[in-house]
Amino acid sequence: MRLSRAFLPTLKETPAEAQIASHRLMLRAGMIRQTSAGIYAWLPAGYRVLQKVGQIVREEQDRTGAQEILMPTIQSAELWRESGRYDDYGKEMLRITDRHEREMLYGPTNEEMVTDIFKSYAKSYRDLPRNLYHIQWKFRDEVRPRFGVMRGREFLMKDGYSFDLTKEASVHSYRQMFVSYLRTFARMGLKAIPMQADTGPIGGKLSHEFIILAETGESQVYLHRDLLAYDALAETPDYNGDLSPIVDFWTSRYAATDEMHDEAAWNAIPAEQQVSARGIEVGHIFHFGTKYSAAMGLTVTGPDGSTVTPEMGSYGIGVSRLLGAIIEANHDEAGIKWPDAVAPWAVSIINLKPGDAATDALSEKLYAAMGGEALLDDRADRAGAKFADADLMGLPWQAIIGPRGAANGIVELKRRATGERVELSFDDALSRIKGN
Ligand code: 5CA
Repeated sequence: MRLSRAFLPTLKETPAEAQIASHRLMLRAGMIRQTSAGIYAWLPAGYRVLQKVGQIVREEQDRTGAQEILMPTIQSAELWRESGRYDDYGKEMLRITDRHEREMLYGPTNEEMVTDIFKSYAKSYRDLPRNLYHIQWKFRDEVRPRFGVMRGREFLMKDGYSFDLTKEASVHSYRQMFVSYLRTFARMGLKAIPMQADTGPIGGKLSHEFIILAETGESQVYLHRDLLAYDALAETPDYNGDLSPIVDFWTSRYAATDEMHDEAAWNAIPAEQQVSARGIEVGHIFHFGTKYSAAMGLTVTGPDGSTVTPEMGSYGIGVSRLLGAIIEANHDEAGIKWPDAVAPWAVSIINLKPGDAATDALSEKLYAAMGGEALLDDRADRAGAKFADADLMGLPWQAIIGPRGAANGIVELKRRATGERVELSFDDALSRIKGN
């Protein structure tokens, strides 16, 4: 994308309404625009990151054998009466009446709908196990939407649902998601810690929240220091094999949110191993057994001919919230520091002297070689303003090209995360950017 033609409305001043860094930076970097309280339009830079985050989520879900579908945002109230949640859900649910006076709602989650869809097709034990997920907009009429995309009213969620024949098989499905979430967040450069959680309106007994540590997080959390040292990408798990070694590592060490905190267990940990911090919930998984299948009449025929009510779980990731969380974990005074895997573009090419033939030629050559993964600052602006915008946008690399270097085919590369600078030939610069 050429900055001279891009729709990248960056702001010089700090928006007054934004209380935390990620919200300020998303507005200043021209990623989002609020259209109503807690509802945002995604502008090109923001939308590119949203898609990259969604794609990582998708790849890691698919790796487990889960299958992607897409269910509607608008649901019928009837389905929610079947499960008994229509009245329970209260004011957070946006209720709509259509022209035929039929009661509808904008989905805050999809347990009922997916159970109803699955029920129409699943007849026998051979139709299990299955895990279906989608990445779809949700609406929850939060009392206090705040912190930008972190607590919105309309937000993008990955929600997945598992169906199994037995309790034991459904615990395996839960573990598959547990392990895949560790990898999903690690690929985004985040260290997400699973913590035993309250199940709230989704229900069930077994539940973990995945929390990343950040000063501006909404939850107070307590954990064992060992958990911070774990590298989720060090091994590739066999999702059909025994996942208990990984799950046991996490569940055998203390990690809890305020709501589940146990002072006695906490005090048993040596003080130097205790970490108490603030955290952001980026994912939440639930095992709730037959709560929805039983309420909605989902049954299959078992291997012995008996009627079996499948065991279920549901698995959420806050896809749009993740953008805020990633920025909270990766920024400085000057702007965002995108991890490579989710950056809207890989490199800001800063042409220091548009109009100078050698500078233009080298800038254009790099721009073409990056095939859509570069932002080319071809504006006739002061160098200082260009550097400030590049730091604000926070692409992992800045390729600074001026007349002196360009005359010798030299590109100055700056790594945004560390500030490290190096002068390289064109080819070396290109391979550094492409391979990190
Ligand atoms: N049905 C279950 C799992 S699919 C469910 O809805 N779980 S949830 O309520 O915990 O939401 C899943 C994830 O969505 C949360 O972990 C959080 O990351 C994200 N989320 C929830 N509410 C909001 C919100 N108001 N704004 C942005 N993200 C949200």
